[in-house]
Amino acid sequence: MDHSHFLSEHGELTRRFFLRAGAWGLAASQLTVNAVADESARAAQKKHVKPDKGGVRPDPYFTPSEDFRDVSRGKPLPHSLPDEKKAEVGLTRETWRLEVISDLDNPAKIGKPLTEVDGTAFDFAALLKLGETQAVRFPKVMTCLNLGCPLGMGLWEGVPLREVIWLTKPREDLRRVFYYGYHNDDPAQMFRSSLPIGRVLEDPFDLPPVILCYKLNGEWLDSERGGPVRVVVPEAYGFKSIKWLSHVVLTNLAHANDTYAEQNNDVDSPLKTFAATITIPKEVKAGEAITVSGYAQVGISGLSKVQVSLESNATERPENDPHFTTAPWVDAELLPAPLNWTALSDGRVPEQTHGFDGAGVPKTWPLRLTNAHWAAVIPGLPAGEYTFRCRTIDEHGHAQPMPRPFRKSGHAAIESIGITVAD
Ligand SMILES: Nc1nc2c(c(=O)[nH]1)N[C@H]1C(S)=C(S)[C@@H](COP(=O)(O)O)O[C@H]1N2
Ligand SMILES: [Mo]
Repeated sequence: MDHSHFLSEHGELTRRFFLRAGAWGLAASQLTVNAVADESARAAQKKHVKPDKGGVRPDPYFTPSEDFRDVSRGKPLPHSLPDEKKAEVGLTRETWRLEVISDLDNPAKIGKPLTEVDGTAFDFAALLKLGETQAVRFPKVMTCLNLGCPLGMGLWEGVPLREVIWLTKPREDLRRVFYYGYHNDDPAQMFRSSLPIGRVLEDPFDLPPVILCYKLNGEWLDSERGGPVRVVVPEAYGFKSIKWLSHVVLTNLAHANDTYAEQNNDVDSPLKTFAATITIPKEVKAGEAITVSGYAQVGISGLSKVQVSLESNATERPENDPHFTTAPWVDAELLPAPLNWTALSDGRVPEQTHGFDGAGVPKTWPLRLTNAHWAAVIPGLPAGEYTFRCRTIDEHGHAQPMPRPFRKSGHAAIESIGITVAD
């Protein structure tokens, strides 16, 4: 498997930028992959490693399914079960069954539960049938609230979850949806998540719907990624996107019961906007311009700018400025969309993909809920030790890590990297 696409795409985009900026010669001589990114790129050669926070995925814009990182739980991991066992427990397209039932403890009034015993459980053929008229596709970075580095970026395809909920003919007392997947029939292993019913029935702003996902990058969702069917919640961190989905429970309970709530996580937090560095020289000569580049995650609040600053370590940082608002920030350049969407069949974004026009061209750039590339040329400086930082400004003018700086709501810390300007 070729792991070099993301970096080579990044390299091509930044090369064009530095050429235009008249700094290509410099960039070529300075090109040093950020230590964090570099480690992460090397680590990605081995499978199933925990990504370093703030690192970068060495993938193309869309990550091939087999190159995603897997942070799911389970002993054994559901995707590692032998094929016969998978067939037996409903983890194949032929045997998958989804039960959609009312919560016994806090019942929602529904007309027609979909259950195994009644022979009314929802199956894969019925899902595809709905998909003929209701299928939606959208790009989204899958990322864990507790890590910084993305697990992979996908073009996710499926049927809105609400279509299946409507089949149960809900009437009233329905306030939340719980859902969980197959975890070895062991209640202690259950990994569950939940959403307010309103988010499932209606899509706020211009977000895509919450889906029952069965395809990733145009291929059947594989077992490691949660196939045959997982939930994908466009604006949420990974823990809302339950894999190996087996049960949807309609409840009148008013609050979340997510497994992730147990570890002090902010379970209602949508994706944040932040920037990370990919290339930066460790050392440059005095007076020589400095070329840097990286990627930015575009969260729910959008992305208007990436900014960089290089500050002498001799500078006394003012008190009461934990978010470096007084650093000498200058704008970096957001780089354009890729020309070729490798990892998708024939390198094209299919028609009717959220955020793209009929020709497969993004309607706006960068796209919300995905990662974009950036680069900058910083004018030369006198000799000394410096700290490089990068941050984002969202569409409302908030500089990272605001407006939601809390770690358990997702990574948004401002990255700091030391750099030497030599005599
Ligand atoms: N059934 C199930 N779904 C799950 C998990 C799990 O352990 N079991 N882990 C969640 C978490 S914490 C994350 S970050 C994402 C990771 O998705 P990925 O494996 O496709 O990268 O899956 C989520 N869905
Ligand atoms: Mo996660």
